[in-house]
Amino acid sequence: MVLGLALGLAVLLAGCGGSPLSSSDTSVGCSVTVLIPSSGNSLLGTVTATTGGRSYQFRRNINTIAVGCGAKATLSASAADPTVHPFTHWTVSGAVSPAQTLTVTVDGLVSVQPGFLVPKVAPTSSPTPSPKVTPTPSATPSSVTLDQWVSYDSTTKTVTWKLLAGSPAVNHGLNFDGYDQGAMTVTVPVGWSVTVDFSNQASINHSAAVVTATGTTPVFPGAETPSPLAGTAPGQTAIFTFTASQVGSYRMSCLVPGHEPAGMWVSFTVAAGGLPNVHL
Ligand SMILES: [Cu+2]
Repeated sequence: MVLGLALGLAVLLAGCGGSPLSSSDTSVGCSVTVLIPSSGNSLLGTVTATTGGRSYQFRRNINTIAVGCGAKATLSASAADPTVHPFTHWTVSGAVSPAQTLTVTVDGLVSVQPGFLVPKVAPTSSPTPSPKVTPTPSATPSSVTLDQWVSYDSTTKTVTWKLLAGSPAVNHGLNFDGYDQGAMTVTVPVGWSVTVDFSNQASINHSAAVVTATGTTPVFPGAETPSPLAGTAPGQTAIFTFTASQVGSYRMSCLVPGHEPAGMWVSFTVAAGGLPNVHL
């Protein structure tokens, strides 16, 4: 917890310029997107954001507010049912803060997930019978940035994937993060939570969903952008979170008709164990 707090404070103090919260690309604007987890049909809490002298009450699953670039946004969370699902932490681009309130300096697109106690999905793999020599856990940092798109936190077992549609304009823009036809493979361990920070940087609608090679519906609940057949409009973003609950080989595909057959998909693998990785 001390390490988590230190990381959280480091992120807050870093503000702009190189920290995970920052983006030098001001052409995409500055905003804070809050993803509030739910259990069944009810949200596990509410979030209030205060910025520029105004307060915003977040009551929906995914909420985005525009914030002036360089401005501060202070977020506070309250649990809907503290006895069952108490507030536990914030997740900010791979960093975790246990504080009840979070202040971020916004210099780009910032996504924040308030943490509430959520029932975990049990891993399907059987435990190893007798542990041999294992490395000391304290020697391994919990928060790891794999590349410019994927980071993870081994303590909270969360993966964050920045999924850009159509940038750079490989394959006539029909790509994710510049890769098409399975040229990128993101692997996560079974049972981990994956948050996909989707941004359509192309000039036509695109979407993203975790599907099988022949499927058109998400293999995990919530593993798709809204209305994936119609797609998300150019310049718009969408964040979704799902639990990678089943080992297997899947695709992250664009379901706008014709796009996946034209190569707009990358590979997504759920492994029985290990740590997340990206293979290019
Ligand atoms: Cu598409």
